[in-house]
Amino acid sequence: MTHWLKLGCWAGIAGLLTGCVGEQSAFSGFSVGAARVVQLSWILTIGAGLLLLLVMVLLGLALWGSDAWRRALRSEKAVVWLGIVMPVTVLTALLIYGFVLMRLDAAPEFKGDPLRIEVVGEQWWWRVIYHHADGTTTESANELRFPVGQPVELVLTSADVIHSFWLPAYGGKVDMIPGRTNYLRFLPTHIGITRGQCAEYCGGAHALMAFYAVAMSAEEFEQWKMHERADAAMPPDDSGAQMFLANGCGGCHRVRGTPAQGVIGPDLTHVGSRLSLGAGILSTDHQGFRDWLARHQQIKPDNRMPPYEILSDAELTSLAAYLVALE
Ligand code: HEC
Ligand SMILES: [Cu+2]
Repeated sequence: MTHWLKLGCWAGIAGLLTGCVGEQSAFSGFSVGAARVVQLSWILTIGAGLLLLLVMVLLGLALWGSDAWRRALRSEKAVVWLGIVMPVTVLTALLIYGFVLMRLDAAPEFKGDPLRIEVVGEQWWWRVIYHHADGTTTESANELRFPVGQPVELVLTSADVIHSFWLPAYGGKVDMIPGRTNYLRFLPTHIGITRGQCAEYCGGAHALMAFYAVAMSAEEFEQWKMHERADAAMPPDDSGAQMFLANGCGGCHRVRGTPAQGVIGPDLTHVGSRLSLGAGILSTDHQGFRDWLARHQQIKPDNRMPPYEILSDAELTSLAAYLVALE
Protein backbone atom coordinates (compact mmCIF):
# COMPACT_ATOMS: atom_id res chain seq x y z
CA MET A 1 0.00 0.00 0.00
CA THR A 2 2.60 2.59 1.08
CA HIS A 3 4.73 1.42 -1.82
CA TRP A 4 1.98 2.34 -4.28
CA LEU A 5 1.37 5.62 -2.48
CA LYS A 6 5.05 6.56 -2.86
CA LEU A 7 5.04 5.59 -6.52
CA GLY A 8 1.91 7.69 -7.05
CA CYS A 9 3.53 10.69 -5.38
CA TRP A 10 6.63 10.49 -7.59
CA ALA A 11 4.49 10.05 -10.69
CA GLY A 12 2.47 13.09 -9.65
CA ILE A 13 5.57 15.23 -9.12
CA ALA A 14 7.02 14.11 -12.45
CA GLY A 15 3.71 14.99 -14.11
CA LEU A 16 3.73 18.47 -12.62
CA LEU A 17 7.34 19.03 -13.65
CA THR A 18 6.58 18.29 -17.29
CA GLY A 19 4.57 21.52 -17.18
CA CYS A 20 7.91 23.31 -16.77
CA VAL A 21 9.12 22.70 -20.31
CA GLY A 22 7.76 23.37 -23.75
CA GLU A 23 5.96 26.13 -25.57
CA GLN A 24 4.09 27.62 -22.62
CA SER A 25 6.87 27.59 -20.07
CA ALA A 26 8.05 30.37 -17.79
CA PHE A 27 11.45 28.60 -17.92
CA SER A 28 11.92 29.28 -21.63
CA GLY A 29 13.30 32.84 -21.53
CA PHE A 30 12.58 34.00 -25.09
CA SER A 31 13.29 37.66 -24.29
CA VAL A 32 16.04 39.50 -22.44
CA GLY A 33 13.81 40.23 -19.44
CA ALA A 34 12.37 36.71 -19.33
CA ALA A 35 15.86 35.17 -19.46
CA ARG A 36 16.76 37.23 -16.39
CA VAL A 37 13.65 36.03 -14.56
CA VAL A 38 14.56 32.43 -15.41
CA GLN A 39 18.06 32.99 -14.04
CA LEU A 40 16.67 34.54 -10.86
CA SER A 41 14.24 31.61 -10.48
CA TRP A 42 17.07 29.09 -10.73
CA ILE A 43 19.23 30.96 -8.24
CA LEU A 44 16.34 31.14 -5.76
CA THR A 45 15.34 27.51 -6.29
CA ILE A 46 18.86 26.11 -5.94
CA GLY A 47 19.67 28.45 -3.03
CA ALA A 48 16.49 27.51 -1.19
CA GLY A 49 17.22 23.83 -1.85
CA LEU A 50 20.71 24.09 -0.36
CA LEU A 51 19.41 25.92 2.70
CA LEU A 52 16.70 23.29 3.20
CA LEU A 53 19.35 20.58 3.00
CA LEU A 54 21.48 22.39 5.60
CA VAL A 55 18.53 22.78 7.97
CA MET A 56 17.63 19.10 7.60
CA VAL A 57 21.21 18.00 8.31
CA LEU A 58 21.33 20.21 11.41
CA LEU A 59 17.96 18.89 12.53
CA GLY A 60 19.24 15.33 12.13
CA LEU A 61 22.32 16.17 14.18
CA ALA A 62 20.18 17.80 16.86
CA LEU A 63 17.98 14.72 17.10
CA TRP A 64 20.40 11.86 16.65
CA GLY A 65 23.91 13.39 16.67
CA SER A 66 26.66 12.95 19.23
CA ASP A 67 26.57 14.90 22.48
CA ALA A 68 29.28 17.20 21.15
CA TRP A 69 27.13 18.16 18.13
CA ARG A 70 24.06 18.69 20.24
CA ARG A 71 25.97 20.90 22.65
CA ALA A 72 27.42 22.93 19.78
CA LEU A 73 23.99 23.49 18.25
CA ARG A 74 22.62 24.65 21.59
CA SER A 75 25.39 27.20 22.06
CA GLU A 76 24.95 30.95 21.77
CA LYS A 77 27.53 31.00 18.98
CA ALA A 78 25.36 28.75 16.80
CA VAL A 79 22.35 31.01 17.31
CA VAL A 80 24.33 34.13 16.42
CA TRP A 81 25.99 32.67 13.31
CA LEU A 82 23.22 30.50 11.92
CA GLY A 83 20.27 32.52 13.20
CA ILE A 84 21.42 36.11 12.61
CA VAL A 85 24.61 36.47 10.57
CA MET A 86 23.72 33.94 7.87
CA PRO A 87 20.17 35.14 7.12
CA VAL A 88 21.24 38.80 7.10
CA THR A 89 24.09 38.04 4.69
CA VAL A 90 21.99 35.90 2.34
CA LEU A 91 19.03 38.29 2.28
CA THR A 92 21.24 41.37 1.79
CA ALA A 93 23.02 39.70 -1.12
CA LEU A 94 19.68 38.78 -2.70
CA LEU A 95 18.32 42.30 -2.18
CA ILE A 96 21.32 43.85 -3.92
CA TYR A 97 21.06 41.32 -6.75
CA GLY A 98 17.34 42.13 -7.08
CA PHE A 99 18.04 45.86 -7.31
CA VAL A 100 20.66 45.26 -10.00
CA LEU A 101 18.15 43.16 -12.00
CA MET A 102 15.46 45.83 -11.66
CA ARG A 103 17.84 48.51 -12.91
CA LEU A 104 18.77 46.33 -15.87
CA ASP A 105 15.10 45.92 -16.69
CA ALA A 106 14.69 49.65 -17.19
CA ALA A 107 17.69 49.68 -19.44
CA PRO A 108 19.12 50.29 -22.86
CA GLU A 109 17.67 47.49 -24.94
CA PHE A 110 14.36 49.36 -24.98
CA LYS A 111 15.87 52.31 -26.75
CA GLY A 112 14.93 52.62 -30.39
CA ASP A 113 11.55 52.43 -32.05
CA PRO A 114 9.52 49.53 -30.73
CA LEU A 115 7.19 47.52 -32.92
CA ARG A 116 3.81 48.47 -31.53
CA ILE A 117 1.09 45.82 -31.64
CA GLU A 118 -2.36 46.42 -30.24
CA VAL A 119 -4.01 43.42 -28.58
CA VAL A 120 -7.65 43.58 -27.55
CA GLY A 121 -9.08 40.92 -25.24
CA GLU A 122 -12.54 39.83 -26.41
CA GLN A 123 -14.81 37.12 -25.05
CA TRP A 124 -13.10 34.68 -25.94
CA TRP A 125 -10.40 35.50 -28.43
CA TRP A 126 -7.65 38.03 -29.07
CA ARG A 127 -7.93 40.81 -31.66
CA VAL A 128 -4.45 41.74 -32.87
CA ILE A 129 -3.94 45.05 -34.69
CA TYR A 130 -0.78 46.08 -36.55
CA HIS A 131 -0.23 49.75 -37.38
CA HIS A 132 1.83 50.25 -40.50
CA ALA A 133 4.19 53.07 -41.39
CA ASP A 134 1.72 54.64 -43.85
CA GLY A 135 -1.00 54.92 -41.22
CA THR A 136 -3.01 51.88 -42.35
CA THR A 137 -3.83 48.99 -40.04
CA THR A 138 -4.35 45.26 -40.53
CA GLU A 139 -5.97 42.83 -38.17
CA SER A 140 -5.17 39.29 -37.20
CA ALA A 141 -6.41 37.10 -34.37
CA ASN A 142 -5.06 34.82 -31.67
CA GLU A 143 -1.53 35.15 -32.94
CA LEU A 144 1.29 37.69 -32.53
CA ARG A 145 4.17 37.93 -34.94
CA PHE A 146 7.30 39.98 -34.41
CA PRO A 147 10.97 39.96 -35.42
CA VAL A 148 13.78 39.13 -33.00
CA GLY A 149 16.16 41.93 -32.08
CA GLN A 150 13.62 44.76 -32.16
CA PRO A 151 11.81 45.84 -28.99
CA VAL A 152 8.11 45.01 -28.97
CA GLU A 153 5.51 47.09 -27.22
CA LEU A 154 2.13 45.47 -26.77
CA VAL A 155 -0.74 47.88 -26.19
CA LEU A 156 -3.28 45.90 -24.18
CA THR A 157 -6.97 46.77 -23.85
CA SER A 158 -10.24 44.92 -23.43
CA ALA A 159 -13.49 45.13 -25.38
CA ASP A 160 -15.70 43.70 -22.63
CA VAL A 161 -14.57 42.24 -19.30
CA ILE A 162 -11.20 41.88 -17.55
CA HIS A 163 -8.84 39.47 -19.29
CA SER A 164 -5.21 38.82 -18.55
CA PHE A 165 -2.61 38.57 -21.26
CA TRP A 166 -0.16 35.88 -20.20
CA LEU A 167 2.83 34.96 -22.34
CA PRO A 168 5.18 33.07 -19.99
CA ALA A 169 8.12 32.58 -22.35
CA TYR A 170 8.45 36.38 -22.58
CA GLY A 171 7.96 36.87 -18.88
CA GLY A 172 4.71 38.74 -19.14
CA LYS A 173 1.33 38.65 -17.49
CA VAL A 174 -0.61 41.90 -17.73
CA ASP A 175 -4.30 42.49 -17.07
CA MET A 176 -6.51 43.84 -19.85
CA ILE A 177 -8.99 46.16 -18.21
CA PRO A 178 -11.98 47.83 -19.92
CA GLY A 179 -11.40 51.58 -20.29
CA ARG A 180 -7.69 51.34 -19.52
CA THR A 181 -4.57 50.80 -21.60
CA ASN A 182 -1.74 48.67 -20.26
CA TYR A 183 1.61 47.99 -21.85
CA LEU A 184 3.95 45.04 -22.07
CA ARG A 185 7.43 45.60 -23.46
CA PHE A 186 10.05 43.01 -24.26
CA LEU A 187 13.03 42.38 -26.50
CA PRO A 188 12.64 39.01 -28.26
CA THR A 189 15.93 37.16 -28.60
CA HIS A 190 14.99 33.66 -29.83
CA ILE A 191 13.26 32.61 -33.04
CA GLY A 192 10.41 30.22 -32.30
CA ILE A 193 6.76 29.67 -31.51
CA THR A 194 5.44 29.92 -27.97
CA ARG A 195 1.97 29.86 -26.49
CA GLY A 196 0.04 32.16 -24.22
CA GLN A 197 -3.30 31.97 -22.48
CA CYS A 198 -5.87 34.23 -20.83
CA ALA A 199 -5.06 34.18 -17.13
CA GLU A 200 -8.07 35.92 -15.64
CA TYR A 201 -11.43 34.18 -15.55
CA CYS A 202 -13.53 36.05 -18.11
CA GLY A 203 -16.64 33.87 -18.54
CA GLY A 204 -17.71 30.63 -20.19
CA ALA A 205 -14.98 29.88 -22.72
CA HIS A 206 -12.13 31.41 -20.70
CA ALA A 207 -10.15 28.17 -20.58
CA LEU A 208 -10.25 28.02 -24.38
CA MET A 209 -8.71 31.44 -24.94
CA ALA A 210 -5.12 30.81 -25.93
CA PHE A 211 -2.84 32.33 -28.55
CA TYR A 212 0.52 31.86 -30.20
CA ALA A 213 3.51 34.18 -30.35
CA VAL A 214 5.76 33.74 -33.35
CA ALA A 215 9.22 35.29 -33.18
CA MET A 216 10.72 35.44 -36.67
CA SER A 217 13.91 36.64 -38.30
CA ALA A 218 13.73 40.26 -39.49
CA GLU A 219 13.52 39.23 -43.18
CA GLU A 220 10.85 36.63 -42.56
CA PHE A 221 8.84 39.17 -40.60
CA GLU A 222 9.02 41.73 -43.43
CA GLN A 223 7.86 39.07 -45.90
CA TRP A 224 5.04 38.04 -43.63
CA LYS A 225 3.99 41.67 -43.18
CA MET A 226 3.90 42.27 -46.95
CA HIS A 227 1.76 39.20 -47.37
CA GLU A 228 -0.49 40.14 -44.46
CA ARG A 229 -1.12 43.60 -45.87
CA ALA A 230 -2.25 42.24 -49.23
CA ASP A 231 -5.97 41.64 -49.79
CA ALA A 232 -7.48 38.16 -49.77
CA ALA A 233 -6.01 35.80 -52.32
CA MET A 234 -9.27 34.02 -53.16
CA PRO A 235 -11.39 35.32 -56.06
CA PRO A 236 -14.72 36.71 -54.79
CA ASP A 237 -16.67 34.72 -57.45
CA ASP A 238 -15.59 31.39 -55.91
CA SER A 239 -18.59 29.32 -54.80
CA GLY A 240 -17.33 29.21 -51.21
CA ALA A 241 -16.95 32.98 -51.25
CA GLN A 242 -20.54 33.33 -52.48
CA MET A 243 -21.75 31.02 -49.74
CA PHE A 244 -19.78 33.01 -47.16
CA LEU A 245 -21.61 36.17 -48.17
CA ALA A 246 -25.00 34.46 -48.61
CA ASN A 247 -24.87 33.06 -45.07
CA GLY A 248 -24.19 36.43 -43.51
CA CYS A 249 -20.69 35.53 -42.37
CA GLY A 250 -19.55 38.89 -43.72
CA GLY A 251 -21.74 40.65 -41.17
CA CYS A 252 -19.25 39.67 -38.48
CA HIS A 253 -16.06 38.86 -40.37
CA ARG A 254 -13.92 40.95 -42.65
CA VAL A 255 -12.24 39.47 -45.70
CA ARG A 256 -10.33 42.38 -47.20
CA GLY A 257 -10.89 42.79 -50.92
CA THR A 258 -14.42 41.34 -50.76
CA PRO A 259 -17.75 42.82 -49.63
CA ALA A 260 -17.37 41.00 -46.28
CA GLN A 261 -16.53 43.84 -43.89
CA GLY A 262 -17.83 42.77 -40.47
CA VAL A 263 -15.79 43.66 -37.40
CA ILE A 264 -17.48 41.67 -34.62
CA GLY A 265 -15.46 38.48 -35.10
CA PRO A 266 -11.87 37.80 -36.18
CA ASP A 267 -10.64 39.23 -39.49
CA LEU A 268 -10.43 36.23 -41.86
CA THR A 269 -8.44 37.81 -44.72
CA HIS A 270 -5.50 35.45 -44.15
CA VAL A 271 -7.05 32.95 -41.75
CA GLY A 272 -5.76 29.98 -43.80
CA SER A 273 -2.16 30.85 -42.95
CA ARG A 274 -2.73 31.31 -39.24
CA LEU A 275 -1.70 28.74 -36.65
CA SER A 276 -5.05 28.02 -35.04
CA LEU A 277 -8.81 28.52 -35.06
CA GLY A 278 -10.97 29.47 -32.13
CA ALA A 279 -8.06 30.90 -30.10
CA GLY A 280 -5.66 27.97 -30.07
CA ILE A 281 -8.04 25.00 -30.28
CA LEU A 282 -8.30 23.77 -33.91
CA SER A 283 -5.84 23.61 -36.78
CA THR A 284 -6.31 25.71 -39.92
CA ASP A 285 -6.55 22.78 -42.33
CA HIS A 286 -9.68 21.67 -44.16
CA GLN A 287 -10.78 19.41 -41.31
CA GLY A 288 -10.22 22.17 -38.76
CA PHE A 289 -12.49 24.58 -40.63
CA ARG A 290 -15.14 21.91 -41.14
CA ASP A 291 -15.08 21.04 -37.43
CA TRP A 292 -15.32 24.69 -36.47
CA LEU A 293 -18.25 25.40 -38.77
CA ALA A 294 -20.17 22.23 -37.94
CA ARG A 295 -19.64 22.03 -34.18
CA HIS A 296 -18.01 25.15 -32.80
CA GLN A 297 -20.62 25.50 -30.05
CA GLN A 298 -19.73 21.99 -28.82
CA ILE A 299 -15.98 22.46 -29.23
CA LYS A 300 -15.95 25.90 -27.63
CA PRO A 301 -19.22 26.23 -25.71
CA ASP A 302 -20.62 29.75 -25.24
CA ASN A 303 -18.43 31.35 -27.93
CA ARG A 304 -19.99 34.39 -29.60
CA MET A 305 -20.42 32.93 -33.08
CA PRO A 306 -23.98 31.69 -33.75
CA PRO A 307 -24.30 27.95 -34.53
CA TYR A 308 -24.59 27.03 -38.21
CA GLU A 309 -26.06 23.57 -37.92
CA ILE A 310 -28.17 24.21 -41.03
CA LEU A 311 -25.16 23.92 -43.31
CA SER A 312 -25.23 20.79 -45.47
CA ASP A 313 -22.20 18.58 -45.97
CA ALA A 314 -21.57 20.03 -49.42
CA GLU A 315 -21.86 23.56 -48.07
CA LEU A 316 -19.39 22.77 -45.28
CA THR A 317 -16.93 21.40 -47.81
CA SER A 318 -17.13 24.40 -50.06
CA LEU A 319 -16.95 26.93 -47.19
CA ALA A 320 -13.99 25.10 -45.66
CA ALA A 321 -12.22 25.01 -49.04
CA TYR A 322 -12.71 28.78 -49.34
CA LEU A 323 -11.41 29.48 -45.82
CA VAL A 324 -8.33 27.22 -46.22
CA ALA A 325 -7.49 29.09 -49.43
CA LEU A 326 -7.56 32.45 -47.58
CA GLU A 327 -3.85 32.12 -46.94
C1 HEC B 1 -22.71 37.08 -35.11
C2 HEC B 1 -21.39 37.17 -35.62
C3 HEC B 1 -20.81 36.03 -36.42
C4 HEC B 1 -21.30 35.45 -37.56
C5 HEC B 1 -22.59 35.76 -38.29
C6 HEC B 1 -20.32 34.47 -37.98
N1 HEC B 1 -19.26 34.46 -37.11
FE1 HEC B 1 -17.56 33.38 -37.28
N2 HEC B 1 -16.94 34.07 -35.49
C7 HEC B 1 -17.57 35.02 -34.72
C8 HEC B 1 -16.85 35.19 -33.50
C9 HEC B 1 -17.21 36.13 -32.35
C10 HEC B 1 -15.74 34.31 -33.55
C11 HEC B 1 -14.68 34.09 -32.48
C12 HEC B 1 -15.07 32.90 -31.66
C13 HEC B 1 -14.08 32.55 -30.60
O1 HEC B 1 -12.98 32.11 -30.94
O2 HEC B 1 -14.40 32.69 -29.41
C14 HEC B 1 -15.83 33.65 -34.84
C15 HEC B 1 -14.88 32.74 -35.30
C16 HEC B 1 -14.84 32.23 -36.59
C17 HEC B 1 -13.76 31.46 -37.14
C18 HEC B 1 -12.47 31.14 -36.42
C19 HEC B 1 -11.51 32.28 -36.68
C20 HEC B 1 -10.31 32.34 -35.82
O3 HEC B 1 -9.37 33.07 -36.20
O4 HEC B 1 -10.27 31.72 -34.78
C21 HEC B 1 -14.12 31.13 -38.41
C22 HEC B 1 -13.30 30.33 -39.41
C23 HEC B 1 -15.42 31.67 -38.63
N3 HEC B 1 -15.84 32.35 -37.52
C24 HEC B 1 -16.15 31.51 -39.81
C25 HEC B 1 -17.46 31.95 -39.98
C26 HEC B 1 -18.26 31.61 -41.12
C27 HEC B 1 -17.82 30.78 -42.29
C28 HEC B 1 -19.48 32.19 -40.90
C29 HEC B 1 -20.72 32.07 -41.75
C30 HEC B 1 -21.17 30.73 -42.00
C31 HEC B 1 -19.41 32.92 -39.64
N4 HEC B 1 -18.17 32.74 -39.11
C32 HEC B 1 -20.41 33.68 -39.09
C33 HEC B 1 -18.72 35.70 -35.05
C34 HEC B 1 -19.53 35.40 -36.14
CU1 LIG C 1 -10.09 34.72 -19.60
